Amino acid sequence: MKTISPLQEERLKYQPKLPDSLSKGINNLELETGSATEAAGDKEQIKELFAKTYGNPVVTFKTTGNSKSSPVKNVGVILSGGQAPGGHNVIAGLFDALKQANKENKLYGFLGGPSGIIDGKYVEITKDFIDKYRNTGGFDIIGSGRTKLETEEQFKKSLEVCKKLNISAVVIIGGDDSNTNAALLAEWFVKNDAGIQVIGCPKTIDGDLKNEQIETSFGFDTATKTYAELIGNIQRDANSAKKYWHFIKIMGRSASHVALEAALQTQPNIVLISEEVEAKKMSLEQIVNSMCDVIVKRASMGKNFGIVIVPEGLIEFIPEMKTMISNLNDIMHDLEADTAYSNATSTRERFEIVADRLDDSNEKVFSSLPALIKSQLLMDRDPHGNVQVSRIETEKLLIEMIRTRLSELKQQGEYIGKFSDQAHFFGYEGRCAFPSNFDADYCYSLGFNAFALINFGLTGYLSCVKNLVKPASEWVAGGVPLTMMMNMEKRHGEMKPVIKKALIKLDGAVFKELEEHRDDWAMNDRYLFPGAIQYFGPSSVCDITTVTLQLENK
Ligand code: FBP
Repeated sequence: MKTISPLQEERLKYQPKLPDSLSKGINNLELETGSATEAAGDKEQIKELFAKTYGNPVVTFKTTGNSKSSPVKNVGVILSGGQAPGGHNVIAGLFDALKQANKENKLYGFLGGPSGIIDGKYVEITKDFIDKYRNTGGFDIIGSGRTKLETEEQFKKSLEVCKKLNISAVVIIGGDDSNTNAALLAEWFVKNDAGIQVIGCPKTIDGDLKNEQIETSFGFDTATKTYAELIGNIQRDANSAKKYWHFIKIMGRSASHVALEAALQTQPNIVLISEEVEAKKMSLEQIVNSMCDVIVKRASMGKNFGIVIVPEGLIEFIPEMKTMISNLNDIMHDLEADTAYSNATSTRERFEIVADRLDDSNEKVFSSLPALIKSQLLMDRDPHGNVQVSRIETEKLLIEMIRTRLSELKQQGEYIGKFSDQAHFFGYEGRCAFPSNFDADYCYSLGFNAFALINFGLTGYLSCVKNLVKPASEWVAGGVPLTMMMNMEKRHGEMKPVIKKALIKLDGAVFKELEEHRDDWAMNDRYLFPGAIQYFGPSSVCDITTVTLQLENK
């Protein structure tokens, strides 16, 4: 019996590429320092909250001929939040750099996400251990979790655990929320003279942890390619059978980067973009009507089939829904403590209690929704207070409303087609795929670079590798202060410092590319079939980056 697949066997042998500036060795680096930085917003408040780590410069690494020796250092690593392809390679890069710097160095992996450092659950990562995970997808090497590291008590416990293991640096691999935690922990360690550095790594398939310094988060490349493969396959099926409208919800908690990228790789008939819906203040009814326009026109051409891409976070961007969900989030905390609500024996009873507590206009919106969606909106929030949009079946809500609207149009003699639907959700399928060559190289470089930042004594930085549309040898490695990406936002009803999420820019090149072509794609089937990610073969197929990265860095 085989214990690993043939592909995994081959991928274990892949040696990820490093930028030239890092490839000469971890002990042959020189640090170049830029000028002082400012927060992305609410500068004074962020400066006050991060008095010890605020304003540090952006740094880059350069190779030097002089080899230095590195003192012994133990490092801890945490995988935080949702899985993203390439996480294992970040740890592999970190491990290799750490051992290259000094063979006595040790790497500890905290188990199950941030809770591992609080509860002292860890494993020592050795060569034999890491070698089994090189170039594989998933976070199963040490597991992940969504515990929010933010209280004094958690920080104190983390310090105790680090002291016990003689750890002098912690690497947190996570998205915007997790790196906000990294910034808080870094500040606390400095304030308390703990002598422990904290470095973040930009992870999330959602692609919304990016800014002028961070070109993309890792995992976005592989996840979007995986979804594009699946969408392409469905397009072939739809175009063969010509009998279904496929509604495909695509993961991405808030921003629509994943849906947009997958659409640019596949050219479906309809793509909804949450940021556009919000900017145009489109109601749910308007969205449904605009989709029905396409369905009706295609039916008049004899095409009773098509592909619709729906971004996972759409519901929170529809103005009336956004207001209602925000009202719902505010009352959820009280509801959990309310015995009438927790003892309610039927969902109908719960809906009534909720409707009673909501403001009038929000009550109307809530009550107009199908029971399925109402129940999903009432599910537990994530530890950051967010609605778990991956559990809300927006694609089914749209289908139901479209069916109703089409039957009205049929009665009015304005629709002559037949509407048969299929609903899909592509999310978890893409988060643990074998990392593409791009993600394998990028992640390895991010991890290697994270240790370089540690070796130079930096803290409160995000590992940063830029110039990503160029071959890996030309990538530029360095670090960006976490405070530079922060502003104040409302969370759980309170203003908190957070890393600013990057939403789709409606005047940016990526959205404009969609805008230019979508009317054509709606009527004339211009489907593209990207096929599976290729790991071996011509570079024109194996090493291409996302359309988003290419257009944003033209
Ligand atoms: P991160 O931001 O932590 O990377 O997670 C993103 C994500 O994959 C979203 O796209 C999705 O909405 C969410 O995680 C799902 O969370 P969970 O894994 O807890 O179901």
